Amino acid sequence: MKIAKTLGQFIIEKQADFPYAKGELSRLLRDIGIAAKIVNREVNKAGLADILGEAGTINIQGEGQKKLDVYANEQFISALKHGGECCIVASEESDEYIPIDSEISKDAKYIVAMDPLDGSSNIDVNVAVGTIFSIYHRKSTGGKATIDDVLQRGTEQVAAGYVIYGSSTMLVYTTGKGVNGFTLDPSIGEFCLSHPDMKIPKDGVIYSINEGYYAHFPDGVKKYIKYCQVEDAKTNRPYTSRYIGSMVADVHRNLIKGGVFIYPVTASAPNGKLRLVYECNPMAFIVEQAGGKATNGYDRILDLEVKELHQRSAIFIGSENMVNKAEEMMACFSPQLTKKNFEGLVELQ
Ligand code: P6P
Repeated sequence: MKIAKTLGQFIIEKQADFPYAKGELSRLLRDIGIAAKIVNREVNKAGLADILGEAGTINIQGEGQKKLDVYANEQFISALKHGGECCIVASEESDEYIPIDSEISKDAKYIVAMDPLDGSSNIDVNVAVGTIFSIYHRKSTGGKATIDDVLQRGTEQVAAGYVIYGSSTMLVYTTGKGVNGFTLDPSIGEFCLSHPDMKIPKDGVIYSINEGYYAHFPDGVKKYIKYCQVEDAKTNRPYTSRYIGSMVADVHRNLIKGGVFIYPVTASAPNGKLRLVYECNPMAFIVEQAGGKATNGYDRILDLEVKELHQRSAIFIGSENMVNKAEEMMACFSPQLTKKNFEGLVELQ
C-alpha cells in the first residue's frame, strides 16, 4: 500500500521552492497544523465536552462567542507564540492585534491573520466549520512589529490556507505555487496529502448565497440569482443552490466541484459581512491559485486597500466564468456600486 505523504514531509520537500527560506515558513505551517489537530479533537467531541454553546462573551464583531470560538483562538495563538516564527497574530476573535514578543519570537518575521473558527454558529447543529489563516512577511524592520505590518494588500500574502472540520478534517493551503489538500488520518494523527495540485473548474452549476436576504440585495445580485434559475440546457441551467452558512465549507465545495459563493453588500451589511483581512483575502489567494476568481463584484479582492483590521468586503468567489457572469450583472444593474469602496452606500432597493 502506498504510504501517503504527510504535511510535514510535503512542507520540507517544497521548502526548496523558496531558496532564501531557512525553514521559518515551514515551521510556521507546521505550528498551524499542530493547532488544527488540537482544535479538531475538541470540535469532533464538542457535543460531549462542556464546550458547546455560548461563552457568554461578545467579540469585536458584536457577535456572541461560542466556547469553541474562544478555545480555537487560544490554541492557535498559543501554537504561534511557542513556535517562534510569528511576531503578530490578528484574529477575528480579538479586538486588537496580538504582539508576540516572547524571547523565542524576537527575530520572527511572519504575521498571521486568522479566523480561528469560522461558521461557529453551526457547531451546535453539527455542520462543518473551519479555520482560515493568512501569512505575511513583516514589512517593518527593527523594534516591534505594528498594525501596519498586518494591514497589507492580499497580493502581499506569503501563504494562506484553511482547515475544514467536516465529514473528514482537511487542511488546504497555498504558498503561491498552487494549492494542495491534506486529509487528517486520525489513526496516525497526521495530515496526509490527499488532494495534490487542486484546480477549481472554470464553470460550475452551484450557486451559493443566502437568498433569505434577497429583498436587500443589489439589483445586479438579484438579476444573477434569476439568471441561475432560468431553464437553459445549453448552459446547464437552472443551477443548484447550496448554502451551508459556513464560508470555508461553501468555498471548499466549490473548489472541488465548481461553483460560485457570493456574500454581497446588503442593507444590513452595507460594506459586506465577511472580513477582508482574515476571510476574503486568504480564500481569494487560495481560489486564484487554483485557477478561480475572487472580486467584490467589481474589483479583485487581493488588490483592495486594507485600511483596518476588521474591515469588511463583499465577495464573489469561485469558478472564473461564474464570477465573470455575476460581475456582468453587477456592472449592468448595480453600476452605482462601482465606487472603490462602499462607504456612504446609496439605497440598495
Ligand atoms: P449569514 C459565519 O458566521 C460567516 O462568517 C461565514 O462563515 C458564512 O459564510 C457567513 O457568515 C454566513 O452569514 O448572514 O448567511 O448567516
